[in-house]
Amino acid sequence: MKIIVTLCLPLLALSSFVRSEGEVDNSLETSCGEDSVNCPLTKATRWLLTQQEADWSWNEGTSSSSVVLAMQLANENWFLEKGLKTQLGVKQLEIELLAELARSARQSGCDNNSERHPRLVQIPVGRLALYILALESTCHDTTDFYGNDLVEILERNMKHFPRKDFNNYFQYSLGVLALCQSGTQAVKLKHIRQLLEGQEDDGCYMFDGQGADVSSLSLMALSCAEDSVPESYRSHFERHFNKTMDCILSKQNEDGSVGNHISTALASQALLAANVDPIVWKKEQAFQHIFNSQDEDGHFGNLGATVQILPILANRHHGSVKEVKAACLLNDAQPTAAQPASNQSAATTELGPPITIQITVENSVHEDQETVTVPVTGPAGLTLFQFLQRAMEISGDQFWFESKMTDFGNFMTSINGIPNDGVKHTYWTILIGPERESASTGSDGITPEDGNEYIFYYKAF
Ligand code: B12
Ligand SMILES: *[C@@H]1O[C@H](CO)[C@@H](O)[C@H](O)[C@H]1NC(C)=O
Ligand SMILES: *[C@@H]1O[C@H](CO)[C@@H](O)[C@H](O)[C@H]1NC(C)=O
Ligand SMILES: *[C@@H]1O[C@H](CO)[C@@H](O)[C@H](O)[C@H]1NC(C)=O
Repeated sequence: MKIIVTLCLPLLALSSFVRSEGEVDNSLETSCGEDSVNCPLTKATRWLLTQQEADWSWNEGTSSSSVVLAMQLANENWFLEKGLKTQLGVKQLEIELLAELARSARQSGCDNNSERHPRLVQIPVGRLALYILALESTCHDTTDFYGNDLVEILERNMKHFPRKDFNNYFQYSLGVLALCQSGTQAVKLKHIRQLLEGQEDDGCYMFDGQGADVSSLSLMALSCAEDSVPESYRSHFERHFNKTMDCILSKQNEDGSVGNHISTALASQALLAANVDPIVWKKEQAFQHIFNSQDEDGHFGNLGATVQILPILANRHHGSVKEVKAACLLNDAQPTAAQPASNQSAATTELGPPITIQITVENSVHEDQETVTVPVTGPAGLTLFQFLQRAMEISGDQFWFESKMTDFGNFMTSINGIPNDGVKHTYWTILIGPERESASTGSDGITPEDGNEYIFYYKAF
């Protein structure tokens, strides 16, 4: 009898703990209770770990910050457990940022002091904000990052908006989220004002499209900054806050989705951050929609999608860094828990027989620009991006392009000599087939079939 009692007590304690946790947020299987191996959160984090490269970075060093941030939001113990690969990944993140700081300093030169601090102005605000959020979530002091006050740099870089590489409110919101969760955690009124100014009549933002990605980031930023709003400005703030919230809710469909799975995840994060009643925003259905979009391997289509969706799987959002940071104080966590083996599961898709596709370049902004179509042949299984590279090799002067690496893969920045223009808001977009359907992913995410047609369409937003 005695033995049974002592055996059962800890078990009882544990199970009642789990149950009461579940009652608090009743969030389907996101807490990874019983079936932790197969729960969406575990599968997604596992997949992200397999993506770490030989130099410990992610995506050629483009995505280390967004991965580290997402991993910490998913589970703050990831860093605190001091696994070797984790530590190396975070070290690599530090190195990348130091390299960017050094590059900026070199580019702006050290002698010509036209501005008071000419250096560092080169790091785009969105990227710098992600670095700050990733560093804060991993217990760094971002006001003294190897002697650099990143928060001050961010403040300064946010002054000129909009400008090249800092021209949308998604990036602006990331900036506010970073200011709000680092340094003194105070957000200046002018930044809050600027965010509210970006609202359109319906409370939505430019580039929201069918989803509400920009509005969602804005609502997260506003929720985070709420405490910094002065009393005199409160009612104005609240009115606009409610409008953006209404924009997001108005875009929600019967099945709980808000645009695609990425948009649904960001909308959910925003509504969670704004403390909207889960019943009102159909939380369960929205989550189900997100779960259904998960691949067997744990990802959500690509790296960018996976890092943006991950926080909500842990019932967190981009304003939860504050909360994650609290764990830094308990820095005596157990050393080195074994991590799941990362496998460079090289996406060696088998190549098939040759296929031919059409690539059309169409410019709706400059009327004089003639539409050109080039056929390209290559083995089935190549991505559209790889076909584009072939097309450029074969037809040098008929088709050429430039691109840059991002969380979502390669982003087309210029085609046939016409660059995206972030000031005039004219950009290259991708349309598919005779129906001219807008592509839902970039050219890395598309695997063409024989006879397919892709239209690179330059248009004004
Ligand atoms: C703003 C925006 C755009 C703007 C970018 C210009 C600008 N002024 O900022 C425009 C309108 C040009 C655009 C275009 C496209 N976009 Co877009 N875009 C966004 C948005 C809302 C914010 C991106 C951002 O600023 N991030 C913040 C900063 C820190 O990151 P960044 O690295 O500086 O961001 C750059 C890249 O993200 C890049 N970018 C933007 N969109 C896309 C899409 C792809 C596939 C790639 C590789 C890169 C890329 O432009 C950003 C600004 O320079 C995101 C929403 C989201 N949830 O991320 C969608 C988003 C990234 N876009 C998306 C898509 C599908 C596209 C298009 C393919 C649409 C199309 N059919 O043509 C094209 C890309 C075509 C190409 N040229 O290769 C999807 C990607 C989904 C996926 N599974 O891969 C997203 C996630 C929206 C969504 N919820 O589905 N986009
Ligand atoms: C400062 O020097 C850099 C690199 O030499 C140059 O590109 C930039 O235009 C200079 N700025 C001014 C204001 O002279
Ligand atoms: C904003 O919405 C909240 C909750 O829905 C409501 O209590 C508040 O009065 C609204 N504020 C304004 C200014 O409309
Ligand atoms: C990891 O890769 C090795 C060989 O590179 C392979 O034998 C092993 O099965 C892989 N493990 C997983 C979990 O994929």
